[in-house]
Amino acid sequence: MVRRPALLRPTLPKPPAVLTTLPGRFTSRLHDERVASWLGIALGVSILVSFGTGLVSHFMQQPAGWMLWPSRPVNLYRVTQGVHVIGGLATVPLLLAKLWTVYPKLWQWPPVRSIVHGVERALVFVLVGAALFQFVTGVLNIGYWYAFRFYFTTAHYWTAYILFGALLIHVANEWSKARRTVMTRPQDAVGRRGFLLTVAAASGVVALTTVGEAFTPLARLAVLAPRRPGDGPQGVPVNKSAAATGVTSAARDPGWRLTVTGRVARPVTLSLADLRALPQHTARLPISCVEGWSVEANWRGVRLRDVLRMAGVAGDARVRVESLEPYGLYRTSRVDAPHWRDPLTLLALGLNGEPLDLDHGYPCRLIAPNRPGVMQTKWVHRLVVL
Ligand SMILES: Nc1nc2c(c(=O)[nH]1)N[C@H]1C(S)=C(S)[C@@H](COP(=O)(O)O)O[C@H]1N2
Ligand SMILES: [Mo]
Repeated sequence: MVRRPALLRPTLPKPPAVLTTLPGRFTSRLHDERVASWLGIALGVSILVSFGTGLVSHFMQQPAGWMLWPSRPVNLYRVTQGVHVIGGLATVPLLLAKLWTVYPKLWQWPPVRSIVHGVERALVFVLVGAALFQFVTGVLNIGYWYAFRFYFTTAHYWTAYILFGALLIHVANEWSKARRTVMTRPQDAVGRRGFLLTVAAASGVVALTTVGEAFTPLARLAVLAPRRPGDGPQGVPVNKSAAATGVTSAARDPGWRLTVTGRVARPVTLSLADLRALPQHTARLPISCVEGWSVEANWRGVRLRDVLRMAGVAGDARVRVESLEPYGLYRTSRVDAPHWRDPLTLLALGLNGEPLDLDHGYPCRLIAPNRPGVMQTKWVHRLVVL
């Protein structure tokens, strides 16, 4: 063996022994560009869908001042949020498979070959970190496990932009390589097809066992869903009960009154008997929770617009609906003109043929089309015209 002069030896430090032996341990040939490319394409599409539907849902729940959402189609929010949550869950197997496929790259040596390569690698860490953060917080949130200290909505919302940005850069970097890979015929058969089909099947199973939380005909399959149609009083699930919010005695008080105040021509005060004496209407509308579950129900009560017109409210007014609930993020909600003028928007007194259950908002709750569940305020006692 010829010994090379010291000067010509590579100047790089020798990698730690564990790294030189590791690549030999990644024996599966599925750690492979083709598998990574196909999984990457599927992930890219599903993350974009999650991002788009998430933005729609976010701005329906927290509209900027200038935003006016339409009240139709009735099920728009139900669909966007259902796709967001159920699609997001079905994406988890894709993400795990992709990470498994590419993780040998974590041990590449040298770790950084150039500045550009270093920046690219750092961005991959941002991408993976943001994706994991979104999936973990999303799953914990719909599982009612508030293990994190930060406010979920804000963190999930801002991280979405980081994820989206990192994804765009990653796609730009990998585009031509992935394109070349999936366009050429594979030379060898290493079981890629079987692996990808297994991952797709895992996604499908996750989707099938949760979609029933929003799509009632499949409710019986929804074994993974935290809420199912049919659970709960009057066949509708309950997130926050009257006892949990401390409204029980105020809601049962015969002295309860609904008042309309603020910028009104004449203030209005109505007892429950007064409300029952007004024209009653029926609407079949869903409760569509941000957590992905949704249930259609038959609501009966007074049109919100009838009550607001009794008070002489201007046609473009903005209304705040207030609950008896003393504290809590969801004790009030904003109702803009497209929603309060919609004949389907009710101050509901009844649900599925019975008087409203205490846990569904007795004596009176808001129910409106195309609106997040958190804004369907329960135990209403005041309408403030802004
Ligand atoms: N006052 C009040 N109204 C509320 C809530 C609440 O916590 N307080 N929760 C909301 C949420 S998150 C949902 S999904 C719906 C659920 O309505 P339900 O319990 O009748 O199914 O009520 C909404 N109305
Ligand atoms: Mo909700």
